[in-house]
Amino acid sequence: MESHFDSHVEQHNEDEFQKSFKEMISTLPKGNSWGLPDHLYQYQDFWFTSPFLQGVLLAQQQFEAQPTDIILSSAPRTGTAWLKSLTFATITRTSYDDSTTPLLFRMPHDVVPFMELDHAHFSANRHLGIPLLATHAPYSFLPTSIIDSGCKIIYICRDPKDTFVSMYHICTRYAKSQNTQPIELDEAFELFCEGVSWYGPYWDHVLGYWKASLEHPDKFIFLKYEEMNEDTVLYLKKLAEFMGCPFSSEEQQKGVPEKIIKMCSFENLSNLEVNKSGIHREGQGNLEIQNKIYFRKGKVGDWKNYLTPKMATQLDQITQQKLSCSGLSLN
Ligand code: PAP
Repeated sequence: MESHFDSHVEQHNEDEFQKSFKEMISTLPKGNSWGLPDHLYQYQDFWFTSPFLQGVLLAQQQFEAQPTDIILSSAPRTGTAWLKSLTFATITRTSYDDSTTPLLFRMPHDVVPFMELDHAHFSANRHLGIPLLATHAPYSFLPTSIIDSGCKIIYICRDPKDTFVSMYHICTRYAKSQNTQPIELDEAFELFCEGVSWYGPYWDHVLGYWKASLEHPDKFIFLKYEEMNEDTVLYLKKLAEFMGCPFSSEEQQKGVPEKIIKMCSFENLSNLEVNKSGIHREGQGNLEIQNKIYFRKGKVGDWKNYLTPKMATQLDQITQQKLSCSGLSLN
C-alpha cells in the first residue's frame, strides 16, 4: 500500500523529472506532426510527441514490471485495439461473457492500460488483476524491468501501406474534429517514408521487435494484422495458449473462441454506442479524442483506395530494402 510519504516522494521526483524533460526536449530535432498541434521530436532515432516521449522515459525510470505481466506492443495503427479486445476478452472469459464484458461499455483502449500514459506515473498503484499492459514504445525503449522480469510480449504489425493510410486518416479526422487544417496525403506520405511518424520510423519499430522475437522465441508472439484477419480462430487459440489460458476442448466445442472473435470484430465493436459516441481520455487536454475516430474500416488492403501505384511501389521498395536479410516480409 502506498503511503502519503511515498506519494509525496513520487510527486517530488516527477516534478524534477518534468523540469529536466522540458530542458532536454528543447534540444531535440523537431519534425512536422502531420498537421496536429505539438511537434514530433526525434530521440534515439525514433519520433514521438512530447507527452508520449515523456511517458516512455518516465516508465523507463519508474515502471516495475511483474513477471506475470503480458505486454501488448505495437506501432500505432497496426491493430492495437483489436489485439487488446481479443486478449482482454480471452483472459477474462471466466468472469464475463459476451453479454457482461466491459467491452460493451468501455472502448478497447480503456480496458487495457497504456504504459506511457497510465502507468509511467503511478507504478506503485498497479491493478494486478488483469496482467495486460499496452505500449507503443520501440523495443529498445522498453523499461529494463520488462526484459529482466521475462514478461511475455505480444507484438502486432501490419503492411506499411495500410498502416500509413490508417495513420493519415486518424490525423485528418482528428484535425477536422479540432477544426484545424488536415495534412495533405502527399505530405503525410513523404513524412512516413522519411520515418517521421508517431514512434517511427515504422520499419525500425517492427524490426526491433522482430529481432527480439527471434532471440527469445519463448517470450514472444509476433503477429501480423493480415494473418490475424485471415485465420482469427487459429491466432486466438495461439494467443490463449501463450497467455497461459488455453481454450479447453469443452470451450472449443461450445464455440467460445468464435464468440470472442465475434464480440471483438470490427463490425460489432464499431457499432457499440460507447465506440460511436464515447470520448477517450476525456479532460486530458490534447490527448482527448472521440472513440469513433479510432474505428475506420478495419480492412486489409484499403491502401488501394488511396495510394497511387507509384506511391505503393515506393513504399514496397522501402520495406524490402529495410527488411532485407531479416527474414520478415510485410507486404
Ligand atoms: P491506435 O494505434 O490508434 O490505437 P490501432 O488500434 O493500432 O490504432 O489500429 C487502428 C486500425 O485497426 C484501424 O484500421 P483502419 O484505419 O485501416 O480501419 C481500425 O479501424 C482497425 N481496427 C479497430 N478495431 C478493430 C477490430 N476490432 N478489428 C479489426 N480492425 C480494427
